[in-house]
Amino acid sequence: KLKALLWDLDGTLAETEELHREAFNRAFAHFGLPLYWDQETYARLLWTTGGKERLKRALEETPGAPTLSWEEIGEVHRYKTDLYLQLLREEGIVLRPGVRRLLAEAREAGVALVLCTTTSPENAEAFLEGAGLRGWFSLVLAGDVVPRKKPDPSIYLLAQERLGLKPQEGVVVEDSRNGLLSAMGAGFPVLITPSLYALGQDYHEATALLPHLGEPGNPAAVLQGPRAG
Ligand code: XBP
Ligand code: MG
Repeated sequence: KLKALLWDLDGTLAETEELHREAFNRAFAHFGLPLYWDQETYARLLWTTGGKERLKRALEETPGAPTLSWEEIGEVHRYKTDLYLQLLREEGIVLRPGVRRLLAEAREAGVALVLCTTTSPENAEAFLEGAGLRGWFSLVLAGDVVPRKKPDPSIYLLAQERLGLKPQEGVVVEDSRNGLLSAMGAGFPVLITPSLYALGQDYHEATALLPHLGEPGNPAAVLQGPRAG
């Protein structure tokens, strides 16, 4: 019996990565760091999940960039988080097609909703609040709650432990290969709806692959951009 629906946030509930990218770039400018992430660069860097981990990698591979301590990276990242929260408030939240309906149906059917995200806990809470989903999720696991982020399975294993959930009692909804690998590694069946930044990634191990969760044949749903609506 299905007991829980486990959701990723970034790219799955909503197309949030453009706001993250914008916040990162503004933070780099503020701290005078010689970094600017255009969409192509960001698509590549997204293979490293977690903002602090992503920034560390970018600094390491950029010639002439300063070497920052983990604490300094944390400081830049905190500033980025504040900017992201501000942008989230300004831009508003648009859930991806069909997301709200599936959440409501699961809730109605007594299926627990769980959030398993790599992003920081304050971002996750602000997102749920802003989307009118406060109190809908029985468990929110975010950011540094696990030492190793996706594609490592830790976060989904932690969800199983916290909920006393067997892998066959849950379904994970993800948008990227990193998410797929993480959920699969914990033994969950995985439904993939690729996000704009994760189109064309390899999803052959997924239990199901859908362009979106909206009505079948709704092309608008597929074409919706990060800031659409
Ligand atoms: C999302 C991430 C996050 C966000 C930025 O991946 O990797 O790092 O890009 O958020 P997933 P932070 O959707 O697989 O969870 O800067 O707060 O990390
Ligand atoms: Mg994601």
